[in-house]
Amino acid sequence: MPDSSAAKPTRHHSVCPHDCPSTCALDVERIDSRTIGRVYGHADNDYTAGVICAKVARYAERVHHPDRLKTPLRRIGEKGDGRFAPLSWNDALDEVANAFIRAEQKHGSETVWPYFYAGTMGLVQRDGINRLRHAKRYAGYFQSICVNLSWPGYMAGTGTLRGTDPREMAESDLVVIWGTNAVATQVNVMHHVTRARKERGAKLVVIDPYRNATAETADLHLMLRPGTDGALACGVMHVLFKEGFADRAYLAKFTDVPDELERHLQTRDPAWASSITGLSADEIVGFARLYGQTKRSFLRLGYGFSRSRNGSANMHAASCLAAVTGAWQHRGGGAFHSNGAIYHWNRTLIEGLDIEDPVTRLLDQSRIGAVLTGDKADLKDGPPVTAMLIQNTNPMVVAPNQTRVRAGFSRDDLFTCVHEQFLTETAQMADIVLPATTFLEHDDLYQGGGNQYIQIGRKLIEPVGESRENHAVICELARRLGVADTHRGFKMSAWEIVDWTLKASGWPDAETLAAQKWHDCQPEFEHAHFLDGFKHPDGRFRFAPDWSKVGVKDISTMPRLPDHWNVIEVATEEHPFRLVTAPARNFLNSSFTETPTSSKREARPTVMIHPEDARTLGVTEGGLVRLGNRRGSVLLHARIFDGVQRGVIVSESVWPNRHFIEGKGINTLTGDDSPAPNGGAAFHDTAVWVRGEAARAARPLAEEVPA
Ligand SMILES: Nc1nc2c(c(=O)[nH]1)N[C@H]1C(S)=C(S)[C@@H](COP(=O)(O)OP(=O)(O)OC[C@H]3O[C@@H](n4cnc5c(=O)[nH]c(N)nc54)[C@H](O)[C@@H]3O)O[C@H]1N2
Ligand SMILES: Nc1nc2c(c(=O)[nH]1)N[C@H]1C(S)=C(S)[C@@H](COP(=O)(O)OP(=O)(O)OC[C@H]3O[C@@H](n4cnc5c(=O)[nH]c(N)nc54)[C@H](O)[C@@H]3O)O[C@H]1N2
Ligand code: SF4
Ligand SMILES: [Mo]
Repeated sequence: MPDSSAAKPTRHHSVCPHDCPSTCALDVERIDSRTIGRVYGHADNDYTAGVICAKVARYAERVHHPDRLKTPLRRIGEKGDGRFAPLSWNDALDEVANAFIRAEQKHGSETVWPYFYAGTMGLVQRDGINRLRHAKRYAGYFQSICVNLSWPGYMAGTGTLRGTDPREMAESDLVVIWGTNAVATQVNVMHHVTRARKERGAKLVVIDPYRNATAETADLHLMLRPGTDGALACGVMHVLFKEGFADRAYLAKFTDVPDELERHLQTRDPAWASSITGLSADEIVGFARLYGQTKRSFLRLGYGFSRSRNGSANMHAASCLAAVTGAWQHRGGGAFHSNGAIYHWNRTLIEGLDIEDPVTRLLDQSRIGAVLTGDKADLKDGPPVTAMLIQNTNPMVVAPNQTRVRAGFSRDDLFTCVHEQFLTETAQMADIVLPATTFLEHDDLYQGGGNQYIQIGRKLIEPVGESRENHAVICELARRLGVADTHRGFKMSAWEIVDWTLKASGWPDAETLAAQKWHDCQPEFEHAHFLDGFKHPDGRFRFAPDWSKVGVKDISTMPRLPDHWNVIEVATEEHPFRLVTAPARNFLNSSFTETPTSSKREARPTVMIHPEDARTLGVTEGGLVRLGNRRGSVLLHARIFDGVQRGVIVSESVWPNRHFIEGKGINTLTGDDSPAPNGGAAFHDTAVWVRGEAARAARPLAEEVPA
């Protein structure tokens, strides 16, 4: 806590490291060399524009949280019971290295599975673990949990992962926020939308299964059933063709099979789309006319609507609208999902790509339950996983099909090392826990997903306790495992790697970038709007994509043209409700569930149920309900809410399991069945039954739940 003798606080540029498309430029108040104060959005950055979310503004709560891990820990209790004793870094790292060597001697190197995700989005601290993997030929990693449904869907049409400059939203006359709860998940979008509304009288349309905070602000909210966006897109395109809103010259020049698409859509009219989406035909026609009449129409395509088994097809279908009207030709028009493709990084040094062994088996992140419980196909007929190094992720909470994940982590013959900032539920399953720095305590390099900036975040304060950065842990393990000499990356500092990577990728060097704070990588208008061609050999947008180019799964049942691909977990008599597990505003995945203001604001795990459904079920506001399917059941509190269609329920996540009445979290219900074309997790596509459990006592609020 603040040192009272300290000088006046100083302000420093940094970057939000969390897994959020906004990647905000920050202005951090430093009170002394160990303490930060308030965090602000950087006012000079034209995407951040001085706005950040409340949870990061209060970041001091997280950095200086009394529960931050401060020393390495060795498990002394049963897996998961939370009993640990401190030990020295040397002893801890020796134990980890020895366990990995023993596992390798018994089963071969591919028995060790480094497992990580995007707790930090810093390129060095997040992806450096791959260098150790490659040096040791440990099991490979198929990252799939977040973007594998959405990216292929977007790239299927455009051929690449970029689009209209996100700042052009402010110059648009119609912004369509499609399947992203921007107010909660990437607040900066709303800043640019608000400008368009104020300065140009632009309209905002939100397409989402529930009346979330973003939908509350919209001129038009299309509250469809989850997993039916492909049907909506088809119904809208039907009207666009029929009523003369299709730009035929653009279609002839820039798209693949417009005539075939038009014929195909003839049977997919608003009445057909209405029967699938639950929207009225009038709503669909009204939206189609608004979209068709507006040249500067901006599709802001989110991740949320891709988290269904047909999510890639739905993302592609939605992206087709801009090609039908030729909205791409106009400023403030077109579509945007992510800027992943504009940065052309050279990742050789960070990830050790020059020592990669391409034959090492790839194990699927989202199938962690199946992998750890010994599914032969998931293990690629190879040895069991008997040792893991986990950084930046909390699979015991965030991964689908939790019952199996828990069974896997509970295995006695599995050695787990978790490098973490907090004793998460994953860390509680570890044999060795290592304390990790936060972004304010180490150097790294960041790219905007929802904007176009690269930025450097420098170490601003001393590490809390004995915590160490990910890079240092990887280098120390490499040394103990005898591979430190196999790659120069193990001998360099994070800062040196940042500098080399920037230069090798054609960007300003580290000192220059740090001095200028951010670098704008936005491609010019012609290129961003694909007026120089889409990224396919013939330069044409694909209404009929080659799905085999964007995924590794069996694509034989995927539709040739935009459609309602009915592979979702449909409601049945046995499972009459469709569950969406949308993100909570005050959490970021499982992060911030530990900070007092965030958990207080979210209060407790709840499920939103339509009043009519609640009445039929005999459920009342605040009463207990059990949700279940063949994967398991969870018990939580009801919120009666008319901002959903009947038969749709929404539970905002991702709460730690222990906050649920029986200690089983929402991902007990979600499936891990790896959809086409490229796997991933269909978090918002779950059929469940719902039962009122009025007789049971209600659960206290979050701040009363013991840690
Ligand atoms: N506050 C907060 N911010 C976050 C996160 C968080 O957990 N909390 N997570 C971060 C991460 S990792 C990511 S990837 C991004 C994701 O951010 P988004 O792109 O916003 O995606 P989701 O958060 O999955 O879901 C957003 C919305 O999709 C809706 N949705 C679900 N199913 C459907 C559907 O079938 N059709 C349509 N049209 N909409 C649907 C949900 O109801 C929800 O309102 O957000 C990041 N930002
Ligand atoms: N039901 C449901 N489940 C979901 C989702 C959903 O919408 N619904 N969303 C899914 C999505 S989109 C995603 S991306 C995943 C994300 O799931 P996770 O990757 O697990 O998400 P986070 O909570 O962002 O980060 C995990 C951990 O990283 C740690 N961490 C942060 N920085 C560092 C660091 O520098 N070093 C180390 N060693 N650790 C660090 C944090 O303390 C945190 O505990 O969750 C998925 N799960
Ligand atoms: S909006 Fe997203 S990027 Fe910006 S501060 Fe909040 S979590 Fe970080
Ligand atoms: Mo994500």
